[in-house]
Amino acid sequence: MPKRSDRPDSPETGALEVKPPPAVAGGTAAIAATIAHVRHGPGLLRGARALLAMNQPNGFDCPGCAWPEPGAAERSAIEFCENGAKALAWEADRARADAAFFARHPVAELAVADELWLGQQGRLVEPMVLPAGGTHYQPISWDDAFAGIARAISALETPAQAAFYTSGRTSNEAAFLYQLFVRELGTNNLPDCSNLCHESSGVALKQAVGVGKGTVQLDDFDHADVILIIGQNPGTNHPRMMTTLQAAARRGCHIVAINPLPEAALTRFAHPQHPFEALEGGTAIASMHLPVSVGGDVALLKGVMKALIDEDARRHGHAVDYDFIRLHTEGFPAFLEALAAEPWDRLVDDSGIAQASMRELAALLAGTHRIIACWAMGLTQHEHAIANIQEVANLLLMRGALGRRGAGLCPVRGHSNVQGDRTMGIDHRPGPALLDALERRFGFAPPPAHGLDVVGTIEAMQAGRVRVLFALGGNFLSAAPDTDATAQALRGCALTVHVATKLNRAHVVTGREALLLPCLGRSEKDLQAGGPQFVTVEDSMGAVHASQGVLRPAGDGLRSEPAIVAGLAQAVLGERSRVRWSWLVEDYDRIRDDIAAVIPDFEDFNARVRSPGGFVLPNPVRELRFPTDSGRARFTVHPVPARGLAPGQLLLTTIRSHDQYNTTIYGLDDRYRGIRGGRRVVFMNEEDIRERALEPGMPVDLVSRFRGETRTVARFTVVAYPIPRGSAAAYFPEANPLVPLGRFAPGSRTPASKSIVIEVRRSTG
Ligand SMILES: Nc1nc2c(c(=O)[nH]1)N[C@H]1C(S)=C(S)[C@@H](COP(=O)(O)OP(=O)(O)OC[C@H]3O[C@@H](n4cnc5c(=O)[nH]c(N)nc54)[C@H](O)[C@@H]3O)O[C@H]1N2
Ligand SMILES: Nc1nc2c(c(=O)[nH]1)N[C@H]1C(S)=C(S)[C@@H](COP(=O)(O)OP(=O)(O)OC[C@H]3O[C@@H](n4cnc5c(=O)[nH]c(N)nc54)[C@H](O)[C@@H]3O)O[C@H]1N2
Ligand SMILES: [Mo]
Repeated sequence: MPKRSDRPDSPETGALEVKPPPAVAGGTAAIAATIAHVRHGPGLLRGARALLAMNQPNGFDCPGCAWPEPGAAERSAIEFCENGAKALAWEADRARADAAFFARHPVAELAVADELWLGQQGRLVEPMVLPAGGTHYQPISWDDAFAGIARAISALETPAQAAFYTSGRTSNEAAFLYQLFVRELGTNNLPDCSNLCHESSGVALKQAVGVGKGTVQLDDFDHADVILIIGQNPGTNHPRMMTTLQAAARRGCHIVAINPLPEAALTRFAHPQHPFEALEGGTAIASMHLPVSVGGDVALLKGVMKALIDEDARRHGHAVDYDFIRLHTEGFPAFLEALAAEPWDRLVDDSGIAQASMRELAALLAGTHRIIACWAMGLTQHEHAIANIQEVANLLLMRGALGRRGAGLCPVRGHSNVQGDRTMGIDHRPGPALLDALERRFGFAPPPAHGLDVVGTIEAMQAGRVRVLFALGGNFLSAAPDTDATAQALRGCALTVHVATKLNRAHVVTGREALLLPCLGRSEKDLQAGGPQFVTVEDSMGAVHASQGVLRPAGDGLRSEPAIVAGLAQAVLGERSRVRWSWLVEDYDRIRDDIAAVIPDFEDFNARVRSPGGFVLPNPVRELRFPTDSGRARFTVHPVPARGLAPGQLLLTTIRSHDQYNTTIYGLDDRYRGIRGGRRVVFMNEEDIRERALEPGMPVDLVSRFRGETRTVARFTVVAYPIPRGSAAAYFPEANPLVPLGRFAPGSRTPASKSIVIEVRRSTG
């Protein structure tokens, strides 16, 4: 564990070590890491108490990923993973970034600190203000803070000059109140982390099958014959999914990893809670790994589908599910024609995968309908992200792998409530149904015009069209593309406000004035006038359940997110509001009654969420009802995207290490990739290193090229790694200055942070 230092300008030290990745992931190393992080943060006693309540029916939802918990009856006493424990340890930290801390460190000094250092300073415990022209953050009362925001918003020409960001940890209750406030104020400027994440999945699936969410339930994994894991690293980012995958592998299910990197946990995994497994060498997880080139998934999937057609001829019409296609889909003839016209060599060249491997996968898929396709950021963060996901949908449609047990689409969500936030109306492009329902319930007319997403907000700030940014959690600076441009945009604002648990770089690169509003974390007790409260969240598979913290809050001055939103709304809207804000937050059941009245499928919310394990939202696709215009699922045709690399260039993908949660850095190790003590590394193929006359360990600068613009990050260390030629990888957020603001997926506008065209140069000086 990196030690805390008192100096903000002491960036990560140069003790980088590179070793071969472990042969088996999980095991006792996971337990050792868990204990180290818990001891360091909350301490063992307090930490253990909280961890035993994590993901339990009467406890709180892990603030980590959105992977579902098993049904209430099947849950074990330990339903957390190593990285969930790190998230808890970080949140339940004993250290405090209090008024004395801010008095010691001027903002100019904090602005050079990195994310690791800022997070290590501990929990925010009182509201702080950076006045215009001020050098230090200083304490302010909640009332004065809200009054300041109200003043700044009323000084705008229109409410559309403010933007309201949400990060996906926000509860359903806070999210519902927040969108209600923003719409009553008169704008749909609700950018959220989903814009940077699974927006592409939502958009692509809505077009293809009519619903923008996944179609599988957890028990489908017990019945699948093939599970595809495409562009996802569950061993690090969804470790509880490994329990599911391990069980599937053991009963003979074929797991196929489609990933430029041979991620350790997808190779062999030993469950940390069963020490003997590690001794026995763990379980082999993926029976097939296709090391696709970065950005090569469309080519690969088309190759597999082309091979499936050949397989069908061999199997006399039994490899393609014609009955399903006839009954439930449209567009198959055009799709088939386009596929036939696709030359094999292009598919092989652009994917980096041999035709024989594509045929092998096709043969596997031809034998069963019980196919689940899981994916995450490896597919969603490309210019051609919609095509990536719709090719996955095409493949499942060809096999009739929807609406059956053990089959379906599974976009694996990131933040623990990002899916719920969207369900609650955090959406810059709200549909008329939501707006009508809000109007019916609250008696004001919400604005119909679409608002700004993340990229749109940054562009609007650059142009001076957005002057106030309010962020309910998250890290608007380091999570966004094009870090330098985003920093510039933030500095141009009149006011930036963050509701947060701990410091990050978005808090120290500020508008003319800035506010920090400290909130309760998931693990903490939430006491309101009406007594102790719980909140609710929705997991990646549409299950909605309660979450109630168990720890004493980090400070007396903290407020819950719903209470902060209500206080803000009251101050900004005052008498003109149709909503009884302070009455609502006295008892969150009142908020849930409003949700039940406005959001579809939440009837009787308060009663249903109190049953153990909560309830599952319906998904019509599971019953083979496709809410598209035609009532059918759609085959779609996409060209193979051009790789667009000039000689010497590489396609860089940005990935998470095992020691981070998005922009939150827990430590400098990435155990499963053999990296210790540093994050400024670039993973390259040995041949690509040699061809450039570089060597492992050498310092290099990475230069990104886009439409004649260049962006550079300096002094990264070369690491030789089994990654396909022409591809490279570096960590998010260190590589974010390279992501061009203007390069995103049309349709979802998700930045192409997994296909950045770069050149690698030896560092000078
Ligand atoms: N511990 C921990 N848990 C987390 C997070 C965290 O940071 N830490 N973040 C949360 C969030 S918000 C999210 S969205 C998820 C993210 O979860 P993931 O999507 O698993 O995270 P990433 O590290 O971005 O990487 C995705 C994987 O895609 C691969 N990949 C990269 N480019 C390509 C490509 O072009 N094609 C293919 N096929 N694969 C590619 C990478 O090698 C990597 O294995 O995890 C959530 N859970
Ligand atoms: N290059 C590149 N960029 C990426 C990605 C990538 O793969 N590559 N991934 C993208 C993805 S998938 C996502 S989801 C975004 C993430 O974008 P965000 O959600 O904006 O970022 P996080 O790092 O998750 O936010 C961390 C901050 O949230 C605050 N926080 C933590 N817990 C709480 C809480 O309970 N309440 C409140 N109010 N605040 C809290 C803390 O201040 C912490 O510093 O980043 C995106 N950016
Ligand atoms: Mo995400």
